[in-house]
Amino acid sequence: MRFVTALAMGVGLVVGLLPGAAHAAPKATVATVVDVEPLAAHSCDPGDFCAYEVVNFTFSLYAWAGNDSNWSNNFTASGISINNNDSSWRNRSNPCVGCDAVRVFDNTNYGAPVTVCLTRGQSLASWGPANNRGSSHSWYGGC
Ligand SMILES: [Ca+2]
Ligand SMILES: [Ca+2]
Repeated sequence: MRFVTALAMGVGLVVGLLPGAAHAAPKATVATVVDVEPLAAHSCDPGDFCAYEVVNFTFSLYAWAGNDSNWSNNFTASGISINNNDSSWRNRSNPCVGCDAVRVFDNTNYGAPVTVCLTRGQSLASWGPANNRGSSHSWYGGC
């Protein structure tokens, strides 16, 4: 009985040390579009499009409310440019007719190809073909 109690406490402790784990937990390492809120500790403000340096919305992010034709001058809290360094993405746009889906481009000045596109509310924890390729982004009416 004592062992069982200790085990139960241990489980509780582990869960307590991982806030957000109960409601984030991406289940796959490949292209997984999820509509749940990822880790609150790495929040992306409402209205913004956010690109993260690491998969699963971990480590530093860069957030934009509008378009950006060149990511080279956008540095995250860790001090590096997000240009060609994006590994997970969130679209927290407010409802906007014709402008709440975001497309990320491989090249600056919205130059093709599109590496990833997210409609409003979508998050992408990882996506190999788009990994570390984003160089600009803009808002559209759909993907
Ligand atoms: Ca820029
Ligand atoms: Ca690129």
